[in-house]
Amino acid sequence: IPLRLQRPYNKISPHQIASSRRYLSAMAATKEFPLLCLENPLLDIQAVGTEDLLKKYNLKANDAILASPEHVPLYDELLNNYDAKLIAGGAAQNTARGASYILGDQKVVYLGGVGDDKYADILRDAVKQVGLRVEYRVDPAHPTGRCGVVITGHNRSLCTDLAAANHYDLDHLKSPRIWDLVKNAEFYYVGGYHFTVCPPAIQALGEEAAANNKTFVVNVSAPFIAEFFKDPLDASSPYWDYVICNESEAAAYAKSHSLSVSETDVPAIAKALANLPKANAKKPRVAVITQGTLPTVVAVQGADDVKQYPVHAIDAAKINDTNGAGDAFAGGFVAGLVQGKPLETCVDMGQWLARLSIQELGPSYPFPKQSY
Ligand code: 26A
Repeated sequence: IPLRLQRPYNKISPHQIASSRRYLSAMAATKEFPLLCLENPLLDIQAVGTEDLLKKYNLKANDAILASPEHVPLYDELLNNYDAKLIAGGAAQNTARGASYILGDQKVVYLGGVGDDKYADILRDAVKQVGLRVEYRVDPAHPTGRCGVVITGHNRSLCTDLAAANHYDLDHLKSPRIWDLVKNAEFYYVGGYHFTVCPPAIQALGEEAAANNKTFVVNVSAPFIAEFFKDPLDASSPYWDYVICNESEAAAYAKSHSLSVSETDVPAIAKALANLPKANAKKPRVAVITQGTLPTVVAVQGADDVKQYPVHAIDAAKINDTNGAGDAFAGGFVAGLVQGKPLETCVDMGQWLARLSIQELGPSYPFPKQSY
């Protein structure tokens, strides 16, 4: 290791930090399964909907929620009346597929809970295509989770029935075969939706990362996580080496944490996230906030300046739908981390993969494969 990182970080040149990170990552990138991801595997039931359909089920045009009993008929209605397509989903599984799309076979492993059914088989087929290894906890008593996706224009409304995904547990993570994969990995990526399922598993990965100077990445994933799952989210925050969210999740975080900055001041929120207390003081935290077509905002713990990286806009006519755009961004970003790329390249890789994904149906990536 070329250098020991010590506080205060701003006394160390960004070049020194970057070269140290690149060294560690180059080591990681050459071995199998350096990246391990955890969250909720879901099958997306996606269709173009109408304002009336949103109204009927009390859905906002651009939102992500957990289904309540009133939403149960939505899935059949999408399938029967709206020509819905079945597409592999689950936010962090989309990210894991995206990272695997870039990194290639045997580099990414994904954990989560599914049922013993044909929906799980659809997921297994989709991950095979990009060389992603999945280690599902198969629950014979519950079906694979579903996410109803209602597309209206460039908005997407997500309504999730977690089912088997809700039964993921620490026993699975700590079982010898899976824990070997955890010990082997150098990077962990946790989708924020998992805070509704198994916070102890998230803590276990965070602790493992901090104790061994590995890299722990958390995506906030949805405004309701920052709002209603604040306690488990905050319990994990000391472990965050990277925190990724979008502007509405940032606003929800600022509000629920009573930050003394405006909910629309994205650079100030990024700075606040980056400077939360941190367990592993060997490397500064990085906060990354995406804002659709507006620039991606990046703050580094201890640094005064907050950087902004404009996105390369594509022709609106080329957009298929934005379901999974944020997941794809995270996939490109973490693939860059694993490859030891500089921060600005990781951001560019995230933006590149998001751009590819929004041109596909749902959270998918183009084939034949394109290279960054
Ligand atoms: C617990 N919840 C609500 C969820 C999700 C989810 N993934 C995991 N847990 N709600 C929606 N998604 C996924 O988000 C992707 C788009 O970002 C959908 O399956 C969709 O593929």
